[in-house]
Amino acid sequence: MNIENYLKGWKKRVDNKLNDHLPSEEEYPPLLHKAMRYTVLLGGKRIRPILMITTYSLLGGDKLDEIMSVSSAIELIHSYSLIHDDLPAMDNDDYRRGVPSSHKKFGEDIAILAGDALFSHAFYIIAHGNLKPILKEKVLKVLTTTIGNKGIIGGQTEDVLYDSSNKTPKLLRYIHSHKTASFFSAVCEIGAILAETTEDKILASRKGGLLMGMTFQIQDDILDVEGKKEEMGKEVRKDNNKLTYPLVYGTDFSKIIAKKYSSLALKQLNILKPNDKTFENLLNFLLARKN
Ligand code: GRG
Repeated sequence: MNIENYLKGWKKRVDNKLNDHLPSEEEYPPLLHKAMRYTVLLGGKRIRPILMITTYSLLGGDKLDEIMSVSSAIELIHSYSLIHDDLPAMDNDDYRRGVPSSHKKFGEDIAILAGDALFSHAFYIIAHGNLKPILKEKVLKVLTTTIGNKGIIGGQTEDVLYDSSNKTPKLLRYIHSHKTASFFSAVCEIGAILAETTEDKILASRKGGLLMGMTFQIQDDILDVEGKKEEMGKEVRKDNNKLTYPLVYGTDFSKIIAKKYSSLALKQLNILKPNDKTFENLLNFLLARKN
């Protein structure tokens, strides 16, 4: 399997659904809808929705029409987190996905509101989708736990509070596992829930997703040190004052740690469909990525 073609193919399907799910720019109030569409549709790898779909499909799920609304919701929540993460009060990034970040294009007021609107629209899409009520409830339980105070927002809080003077491995692990890896864990778990698989496979999806998310965020830290702005679509060397794996362990050892997390992730994810190579290829792609 060629993983780049696999990702390209799914990205196209995810993008089409996102386009359908987002309000059009003609709808009132137009500036809000323009700003919502701008960050979501101008770029992005769609890794999180694709991970959900991959987990679902490998576990035998075949009702793609029903679950694509959840994949859109996941990407809207992710896009919302990027808009807020880029704000001057947080990471203060001028570029995202190769274009000026939302607040640079629309101003802070509209960017904040566009993020807020994407967040609520994600739940609107799930609420109005045609999943069975029991699946809706299970998906919402995982999502709301993941994005809240005990998940992404908890991780982001420690990320903004502590800088590079706090070289504490435990704090670093907390930040990365919460602000980033918890979402990877949730999307894999949601894919497994939607496939209505066994409890042990749901657990393996959750654990594997978390370990994959750690791999992803450590690679992201490494790319801030070694990556190129043109490939990343955002400024690099922005993390100098932040608590990152290269800061605590050095860049070379961070690469070894990322590989270790990747092999631990694969051990879990192989439980889903032994002998299938999709997750192995995805993990290798994440380790080698340049953006
Ligand atoms: C509750 C979801 C939520 C957010 C509020 C702002 C905030 C709290 C959290 C920020 C979390 C964050 C942005 C973590 C960084 C994760 C990361 C490395 C993002 C880049 O992801 P990619 O590479 O980006 O998948 P693309 O553009 O490809 O989608």
